[in-house]
Amino acid sequence: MTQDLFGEQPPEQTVEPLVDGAVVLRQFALPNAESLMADIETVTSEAPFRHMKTPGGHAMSAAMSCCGDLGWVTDRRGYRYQAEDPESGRPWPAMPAAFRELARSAAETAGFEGFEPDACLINRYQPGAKMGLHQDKDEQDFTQPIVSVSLGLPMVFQFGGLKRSERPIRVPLAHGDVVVWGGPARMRYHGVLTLKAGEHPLTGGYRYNLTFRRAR
Ligand code: MD3
Ligand code: FE
Repeated sequence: MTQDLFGEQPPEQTVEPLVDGAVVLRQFALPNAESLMADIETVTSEAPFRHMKTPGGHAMSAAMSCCGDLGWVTDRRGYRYQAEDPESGRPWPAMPAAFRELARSAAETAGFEGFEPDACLINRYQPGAKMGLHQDKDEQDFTQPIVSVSLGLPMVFQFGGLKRSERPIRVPLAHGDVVVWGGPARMRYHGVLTLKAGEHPLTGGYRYNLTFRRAR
C-alpha cells in the first residue's frame, strides 16, 4: 500500500496574481522551510529578537531581527536602515546564502530579474501580535520589489491602496507562501491581522515572516 501522505489535497505550488505588481507564490518556500528555520535560529542567536519601539514610544507587538548589510530599525529617533544592530553595536549577521537565493528566484518567478536584497527583516509573531496598515518607504529605490516569506502559523494579510483610506482586501498567508510586491503594488498600504494561537509542527506557537528588501 502506498502511504497517504497528504490527505485529500496534495501540497501544490501555484502562482496567483493578487493585484497589478503583486504575485502570491503559494508554497514556494515549502521545500526550504526547515533550512530557513535553521538559518533564522543562527541569525537570531547573534542578533536576538527584540520588540523595537516606534517613534511614538510604543513597543511593536511583533519581535524583530535583521540580517544582511543593512537592518531596519525603529526607535524614538525614527525609522531607518543601518549597518549595525543597535543592541550590540556590531554589524548585523550576514544574510544566509539560502535566503538570498530564495529571494532572487521568487522575484524572478514574479518577473523581476536580478533582485539582490541587501536587507532582510525577520518578524516573529506570537498570538495577539499584529502589524497595522503602513507603507514601506524607508528604501531608496521603489522600482525594486519586496519579497516576503511566511513560515509557521497562518495569518491574514491586509492589502490596501495608495491611500490609507482605501479599504484593504484580506489574503490568507500560510506556511511556505511567498509574495512578491513590485511595480504599482510596491507603495500600497499593508498590514497583518492579529495572530490566533495555534501549534505548528516546525515553528511551534509562532509565525515568522522574512521580508527581503533592497534598501540602498
Ligand atoms: C506590500 N511585514 O515587515 S509581509 C513589514 O507579515 C511587513 O510581517 C508583514 O509589512 C509581515 O514591513 C507583511 C508582506 C509585505 C511586506 C512588504 C510590503 C507586503 C508589502 C511592501 C509593499 C507592499
Ligand atoms: Fe511592511
